[in-house]
Amino acid sequence: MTTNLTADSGRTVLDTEFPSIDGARLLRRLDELNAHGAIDGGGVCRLALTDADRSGRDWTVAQMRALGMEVTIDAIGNGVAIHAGHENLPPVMVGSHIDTVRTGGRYDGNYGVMAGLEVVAALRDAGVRLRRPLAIAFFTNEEGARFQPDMMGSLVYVGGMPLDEALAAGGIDGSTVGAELERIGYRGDAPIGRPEVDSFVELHIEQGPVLDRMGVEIGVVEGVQGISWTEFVLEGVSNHAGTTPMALRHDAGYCAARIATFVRDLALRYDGRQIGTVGAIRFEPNLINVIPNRATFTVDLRNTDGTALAQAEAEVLAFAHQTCATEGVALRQRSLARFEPVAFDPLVTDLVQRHSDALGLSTLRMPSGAGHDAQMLARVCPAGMIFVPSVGGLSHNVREFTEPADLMRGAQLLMRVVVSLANRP
Ligand code: HGY
Ligand code: MN
Ligand code: MN
Repeated sequence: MTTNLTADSGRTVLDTEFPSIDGARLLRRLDELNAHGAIDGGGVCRLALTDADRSGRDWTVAQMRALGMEVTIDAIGNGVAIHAGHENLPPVMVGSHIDTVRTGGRYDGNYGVMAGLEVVAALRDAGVRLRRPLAIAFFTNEEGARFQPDMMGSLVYVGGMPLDEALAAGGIDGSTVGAELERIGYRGDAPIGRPEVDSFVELHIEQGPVLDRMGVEIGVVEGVQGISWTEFVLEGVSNHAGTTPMALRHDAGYCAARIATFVRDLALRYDGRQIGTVGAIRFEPNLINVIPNRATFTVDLRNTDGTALAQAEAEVLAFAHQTCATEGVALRQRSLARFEPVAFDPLVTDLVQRHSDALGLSTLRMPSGAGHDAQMLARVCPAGMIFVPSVGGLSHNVREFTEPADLMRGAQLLMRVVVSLANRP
C-alpha cells in the first residue's frame, strides 16, 4: 500500500494506518528552538553548556512538560522525557542533540529531538497510547566542538566514559564540563543510564551530498564510520623571520603545515572511504615576522573500515614524528576521541526500510559519515537511524537546509518506526 505524504497547508496528509504528524507544528517548534542562539545567515550557535545551550534546553524541557511528559536531567546534563505506555516496560527512545557547532545549521540534531516531540504530540492528539513508553532525549555535547570527545553525553549514558572523566573534560576556552553544567543549572540528579532503553531511533539530516544528488528521499542508515580525533602540539624555537637562515630554523608552523597536507594526501591516497581533516590550528606567537615556536592543531580521521582507520592513524603519526625530527621540533599528541565503526540493528533498519516502502518513499541503504548519539546507544540496545536529504550536502554551516516536505516525510516515517517498536510483542 502506498500512501502519498504531502505537505499541503503544512500538515502531513493522510497516513491511513498511523497517526499523522502535524508538519506545521514541527516546523514551528524548530523555528522556536532555533531562536535560541540564532546567528547571522539563518544559522545557530549553541555550543555545549553555553548560555545559548541553556536557553535552548530550558525551552525544550518546557515543551516536553507541556506535552505531559515527566522530564529527568542526569549528572552529565542529558534530558529524558517519558510518554507513558500501557505497560511499564523499558521505553523506545527517540533522541539526538540540541547543541550545535559555532557555525551551526538549523537541523543538525535539533530536527531529531523536535520530531520526537512531534510524534508524542500527534499520538496525544490521536488519543493513542502504545504498549511501551516512549522516551524523548537530548544528549549533552554531541558536537564535541567545545569539549571533547563528541557524543559525550550519550557515551556517558551507555557507560562508555566515566562520569568523573567527562565532568573534568576541559574546553577549548579553559572551562570544564562540570563547572559549566553547574553554571547553567544542568548538572542533574537523575542516575546515569536510566531509563534502560528497549530500542533507539535517531532521525537526522544526512549532512552529506548523497541523498540530495541521487534524488532519494530516505537514507536507511546501516551504521556509523569509525572516528579518530587527535590533538598535536609542536614545540619549536621562535626566531626572527628575517635574520634566521632556513637551515637553522626549528619552525613548528612549517611542520604543522606539512602534516596537514599529508593528512589530505593520505585521505586521497586511500580507497575513497578515508576522510581526513585538519579543522583547528593555532600558531604562537602568531606574528608575521616571528618563526612560530608552537603549533597546536587537530586531526580528524574517519573510515568505515576500522583496520584502514588504524593504518591511517599510524601513517599520520609516523610522518609527524619524522617531519618534526628533521626540523628539530618536539611533538606531543593526545587522543580527543576514538570510536570504532558501528553497525545498526536489523530490527530497526528493517523497520525503516519496510515503512519507507509502505509510504512509497525512495530509499538508499548507507553508512553515516557523521558521528551520532545512535552509535553510542547501539552499545546497549538495538539502534538505528533515518536520514533525510541535506540540500547541497551542506552542514556545520549556517546555510544548512532540508526541504519542509522532506522534514515531514522523515517525521512521519519516524512515527511509524517508533509505533512498530513500541507495540511489538
Ligand atoms: O563530528 C561529528 O561527526 C558530529 O557532528 N559530532
Ligand atoms: Mn548531529
Ligand atoms: Mn553535528
